[in-house]
Amino acid sequence: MGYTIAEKLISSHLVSGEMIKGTEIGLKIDQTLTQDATGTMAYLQFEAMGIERVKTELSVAYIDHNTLQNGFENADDHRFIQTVAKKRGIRFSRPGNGICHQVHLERFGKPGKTLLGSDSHTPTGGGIGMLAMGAGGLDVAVAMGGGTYYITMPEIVKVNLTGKLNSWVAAKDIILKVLEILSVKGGVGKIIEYGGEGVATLSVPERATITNMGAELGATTSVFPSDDVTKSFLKAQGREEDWIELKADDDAVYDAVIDINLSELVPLAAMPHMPDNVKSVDEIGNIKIDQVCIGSCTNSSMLDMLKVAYILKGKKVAPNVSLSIAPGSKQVLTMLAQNCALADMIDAGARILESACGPCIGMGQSPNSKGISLRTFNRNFEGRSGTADAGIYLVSPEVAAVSAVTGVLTNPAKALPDMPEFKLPEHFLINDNMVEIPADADKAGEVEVIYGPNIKSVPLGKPLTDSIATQVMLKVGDNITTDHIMPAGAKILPYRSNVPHLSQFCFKQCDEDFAENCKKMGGGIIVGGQNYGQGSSREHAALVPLYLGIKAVVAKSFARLHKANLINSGIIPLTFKNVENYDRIDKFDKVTLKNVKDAIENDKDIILVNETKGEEYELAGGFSERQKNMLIYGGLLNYTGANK
Ligand code: MIC
Ligand code: SF4
Repeated sequence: MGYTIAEKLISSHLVSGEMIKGTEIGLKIDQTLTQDATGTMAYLQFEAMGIERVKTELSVAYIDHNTLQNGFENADDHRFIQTVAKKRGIRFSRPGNGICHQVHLERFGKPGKTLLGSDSHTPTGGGIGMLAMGAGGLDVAVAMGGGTYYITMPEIVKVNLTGKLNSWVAAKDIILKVLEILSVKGGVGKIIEYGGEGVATLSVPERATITNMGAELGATTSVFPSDDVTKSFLKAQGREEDWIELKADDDAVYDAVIDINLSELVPLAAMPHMPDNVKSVDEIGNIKIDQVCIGSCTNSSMLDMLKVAYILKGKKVAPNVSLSIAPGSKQVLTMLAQNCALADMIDAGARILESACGPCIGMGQSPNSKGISLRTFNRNFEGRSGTADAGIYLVSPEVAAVSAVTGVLTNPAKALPDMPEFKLPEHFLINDNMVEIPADADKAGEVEVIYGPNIKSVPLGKPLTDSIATQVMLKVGDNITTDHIMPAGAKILPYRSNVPHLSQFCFKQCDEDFAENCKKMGGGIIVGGQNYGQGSSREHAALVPLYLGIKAVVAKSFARLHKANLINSGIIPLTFKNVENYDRIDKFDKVTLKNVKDAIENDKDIILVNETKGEEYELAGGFSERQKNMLIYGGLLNYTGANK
């Protein structure tokens, strides 16, 4: 039996386990990336491990999230990351160089390699045939130290693309279609592999838009073949030697196949407040809009920007609209400046932002009250924009730019003649002067790591006790995101290295008093619905509840990344064996996890006694030996410390 692309990538990096679906496998990691909002914590953890130099083929530290420096905190964190990078053998991509995923694709990603990033959109690298996965900062720190990365062997789903996109229909519409089909939890435990004759019609940036937003499916990752299109892209980036061919064997077997005929797609939009709440632009109609934001790691490539500039040329942004554009990298921005496309954008009234995440993570450009904002981004979770009652629609750059001019949500296919075909440049402008090379190993001792006053220590879990008698501190519904658990945005992000300060914002959107109650009552457990913890890789969504005394989360199901982060920090993720028991348990119920240590150690059923209701519920853990150890020792750091 032949292999899928995913299986080829996994088998060539397999260091433990077997490729049996649902079992734990360990992978060798070739490259890592971090960004600054998760990076400070990741490097604090790396420093705590006492490893002199990274052991990967390549590790890059990007600064792209916390670039709004409205206080000393972010700049201090940048300095900390810069000095650690220099000392430990990590390349440092300076602020202004661009968004991690965009820059990594342009300058560092290699087909056939594994990439682990402390950001959930790391699967962008799947656009050039990498096995690229998001993880918590601690997992990335371990990988930098040469440690194995563990996942559950996923199912492999093929998305079979046929036909060709019509004018004004974009890669964004393909991934929105997949989201409509699979939903935000449809990718959990799966790798989404793209194939079929339609693949050859898509450029690398288009493929990367699709793999990037595979994160919103909850998928382990997404991957495209590495073919002639990939080769031309790498050649244009001056990196032809990095290319290898990668394709599925003819007799590869998939767990499921989804067929999408590109010729039948129309412009789509994800409506507030979930990326899978998809309708066609025509169905939604010409709603009046207040804001348009173009950029983010999903849609900020040269190709996207050239199309946007073409649409804006000679036009004016509608009076009711604020349009912001953030080209994804210094390479894109410089090339736009050189070929005058930037002038077309500015002339039309666009507000040009630096090459960074910006509005995507609520770092500025929050919409007006009840504002309707069209964004080319990947997440439209409630409140993420910084305006609690704003309505965010996720659309392609084409729909965004045309609508910015008309002032209403517009289907360009109806409003304008066909768009000319845009080709990627044969040669990108190559200038890596904003990537700092680390000190040589023999000079590393001279580099001093600089810690700012906002950098506080990492909270540590406690070894597991025999039973846990406590209470329910919070009960939430389905699809709770990490933005609910640990919000981001301009006011909060600067404190990513200060867990005590962050803790006051934990779950604020769901329960104003959660943090206060935890402090008063000493913490407890959280009860959640389906897909608990979807979204970001931020381990703060585990570390902050840990700091507040949360010992376990009992949910109907979990998102992959968050579950791993909970275990890494020593919080026990448990699922209801009978999901109807979710309805029987309430906030502030007194509960006991009876003999939980013995149950976890010996794979017994875990019993939650609801003392308030006089009932018992069976829970499932399903932990691997490695995960059991982490829970028993109180997290990965304690476990590695104890076993040094
Ligand atoms: C996001 O898009 O939510 C982020 C900010 O990039 C996060 C990482 C973080 O919280 O720092 C992600 O997607 O992992
Ligand atoms: Fe940055 Fe937004 Fe991409 Fe996250 S999703 S990495 S915040 S651009």
